[in-house]
Amino acid sequence: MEQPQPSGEPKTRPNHAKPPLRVGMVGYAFMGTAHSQGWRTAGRVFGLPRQPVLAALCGRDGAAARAAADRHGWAAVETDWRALVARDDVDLVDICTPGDSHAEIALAALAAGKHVLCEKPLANTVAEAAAMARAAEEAYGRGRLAMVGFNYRRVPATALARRMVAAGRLGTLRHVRVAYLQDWLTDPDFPLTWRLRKELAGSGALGDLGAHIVDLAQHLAGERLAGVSALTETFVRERPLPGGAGSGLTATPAAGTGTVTVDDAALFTGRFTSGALASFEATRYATGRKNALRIELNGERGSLSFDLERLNELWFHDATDPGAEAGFRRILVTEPDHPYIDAWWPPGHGLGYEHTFVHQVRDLVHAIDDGRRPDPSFADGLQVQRVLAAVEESAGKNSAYTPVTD
Ligand code: SOE
Repeated sequence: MEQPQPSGEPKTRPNHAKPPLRVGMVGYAFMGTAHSQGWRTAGRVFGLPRQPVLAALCGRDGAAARAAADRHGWAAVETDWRALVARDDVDLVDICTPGDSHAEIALAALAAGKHVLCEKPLANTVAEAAAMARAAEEAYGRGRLAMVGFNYRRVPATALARRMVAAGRLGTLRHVRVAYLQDWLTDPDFPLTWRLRKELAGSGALGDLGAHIVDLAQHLAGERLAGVSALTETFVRERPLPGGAGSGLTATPAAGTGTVTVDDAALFTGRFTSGALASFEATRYATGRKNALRIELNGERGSLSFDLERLNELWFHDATDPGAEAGFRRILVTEPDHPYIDAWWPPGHGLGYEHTFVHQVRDLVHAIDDGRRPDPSFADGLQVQRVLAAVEESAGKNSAYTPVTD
């Protein structure tokens, strides 16, 4: 689980002696847009050892894909992902589709000798994720890398939190408290988009938001969950069918209704392998909370606290401070010796959501150049999938404590 820390690594200047990294991306909606931003920007900001090239974009609707390619700077367009994977001018396939196609595309791309970046959650089932992790391990032997896109590891403040935990600033960890709160689904007339259909999304708030917080909690803690006890709920079970194409978290309703087949919210507690206790909440019904990923870690020597809605800040309580002066203090994570920051703006000129995707590209390109396993790997994505499966199993057994299988 140990990560190379971004800050402090030698800075690299663009190396024009090395071949560019030619990228083919499947999908161009919300995540495709965010990833495009990452691919377009990382080389200009960080001076990467290999320069990303936006070679080809793939989407089933040719006209819409062409329009997206023009908007985001992709050179060519394909309408069949198999054709994209077969292209000689693509070195890496970036998968930004709903979860039901992740496994098929990733397995084909790895077999074709491409590197792969796959959006989270890695897959819709443990079996698919396991096949992907196996294929990634084989591909690694052939010099091909596969990474899963848990972008919230790459907020400078969370990367700093990881660095501080690894340096022992919290001491023995006792609690991890995590919530990922959104509210875009509170309207019962919001249509039945792909995110609400199990056959496409695998699960609801659990796979979409829970996957992020399970990964982030384990990453920051530097250890894994041993077992969980869970509740899940679907508050609105019937919704209007969607009309036309939605974008991101918006959609317009059409005539007729359909059944929601995923959870709207998931709550679970967990035990880390060290014995530290954790609580998790993932919901799309937290009225007024737009994208509030909050995590707090309490250790014997101190605590850390972070909220994605204030993502340039990390709060730290040093429990070794004299009692009269002790308290949480705000670290504004915009200093040059903070992770990722030295390539950006002067102190105080903060970053945002999109920068996490730029940092993701930066780290992946370095891993490819170094031939080092990327973090998080498909094996890490599989382990998160196992936690999600344990949550579903526990929820189906009246919250019975359920071990996370290896
Ligand atoms: C929707 O809930 C969503 O876009 C997730 O799918 C993303 O992974 C998250 O970063 C923001 O919210």
